[in-house]
Amino acid sequence: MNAYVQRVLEDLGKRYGDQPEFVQAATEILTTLSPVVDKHPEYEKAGLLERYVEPERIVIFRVPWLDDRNQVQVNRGYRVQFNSAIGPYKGGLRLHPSVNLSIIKFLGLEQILKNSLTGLPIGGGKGGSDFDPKGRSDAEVMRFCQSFMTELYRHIGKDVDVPAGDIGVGGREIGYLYGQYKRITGLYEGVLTGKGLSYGGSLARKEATGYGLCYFIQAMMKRNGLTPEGMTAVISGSGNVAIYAAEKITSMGARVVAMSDSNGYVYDPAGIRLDVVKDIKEVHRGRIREYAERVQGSEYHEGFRGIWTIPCQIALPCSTQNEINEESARTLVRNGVKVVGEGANMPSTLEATKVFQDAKVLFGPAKAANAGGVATSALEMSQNSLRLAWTFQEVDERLHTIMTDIFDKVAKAAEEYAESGDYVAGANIAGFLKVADAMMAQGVV
Ligand code: NDP
Ligand code: 2IT
Repeated sequence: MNAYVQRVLEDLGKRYGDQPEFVQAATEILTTLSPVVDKHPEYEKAGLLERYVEPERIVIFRVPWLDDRNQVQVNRGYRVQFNSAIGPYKGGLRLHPSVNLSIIKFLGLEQILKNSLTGLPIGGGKGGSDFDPKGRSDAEVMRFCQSFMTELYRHIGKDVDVPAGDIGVGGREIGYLYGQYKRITGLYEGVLTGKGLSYGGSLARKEATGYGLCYFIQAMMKRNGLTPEGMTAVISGSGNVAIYAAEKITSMGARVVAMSDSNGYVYDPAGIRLDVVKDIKEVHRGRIREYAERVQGSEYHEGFRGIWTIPCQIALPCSTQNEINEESARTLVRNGVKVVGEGANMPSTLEATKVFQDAKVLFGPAKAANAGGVATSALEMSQNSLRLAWTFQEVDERLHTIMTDIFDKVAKAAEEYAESGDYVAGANIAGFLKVADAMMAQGVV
């Protein structure tokens, strides 16, 4: 490993031992950047890596709100404005009880390179709160979102920082956040993406992460002489990314046989009926176990990790970080997996990734494979600036082109700097080079 990379990583490990997800993401990225740093000794003189791993700004704030029994609840809000070298900060908001600074920082660090890979002018940021929307009424979610925005509004803006959805944040939450931003500032501007179609949202944004994931793996498979046609797929999660990944991979001829939520998974050998999943999840905000009660021939199993014991050729982890550990990866490989496409952010542990790479599984890393969501968010920003709305087909075609371009960039960087087919290194390197170039040009800031 390059000595400068090693020094920065050791220092990070010492300073942020209490931020394991952040150190994990930084380790994966910096390790693969070694050959780039070898070629660019000027990076060390400019302190480039030390600046890259340190957020430009972190805002942490109190989010007080009243629940339906008029009890005061207090959550913690975060916005990490990580890197604005190539554009305004851009990245989602996550609402989940597990949210802490380590998780928001790992997501922000990934987002910098992901956003760079899209080829669009967006910097990296991420935010969220440890608020748990599960079991909360619409009114409670609204009061939480209004309180969250009452602090956040002063830090964001259409040319400053543009948040969006992530786990626990979909159309409902974006609507409440947008309403409060507009009320406080008086500005009708594209300060959030993932908006509803009636107030500035883009067609195909809802579908974009899942569809984009499938466009990416389709390009990766094509390069390696494969197609999804006739293959069996397993998709973890049953949220926004999972549902639209399932829809697209099915239209490409694969059969999805299992999906999950945080409690467990359903297995349906006849092929998951997506109309049922959408009704349970999008209409009723229910649990995936209800699928087995409604569809004959399907089974429900407690525990979300068990989904990786179902044999498949295509595995699409679309729920959360570190959902595939080394043991799950070994099971998948033993059962003949050929393609892994990461819809979630950092769903594979470092050990699991190594298992896939050693077994020569085609591995599409998150920051490349799931970049379709944020890319389409950037298209939403463009439409807002133009005061125009493109058709579904127009946005979907742009998304398709962006995802195949990302694959080409990633494959080329892998060949040039690492090993052909090492798309993990390829994604990190291709994403980093643009950010590094902009940071070098802008001086020590
Ligand atoms: P949703 O909230 O719509 O869905 C999340 C899904 O993952 C649900 O099925 C949820 O189950 C499950 N899940 C969440 N947390 C855990 C956990 N700790 N353990 C097990 N299962 C869990 O979120 P999205 O679909 O938007 O996001 C899914 C992943 O994709 C995340 O990693 C996100 O960062 C990433 N991503 C999202 C993008 C987007 O545009 N939305 C873009 C790029 C990446 P349950 O309902 O039980 O909580
Ligand atoms: O992880 C991600 O890329 C997202 N949650 C989407 C971010 C965005 O700004 O659309």
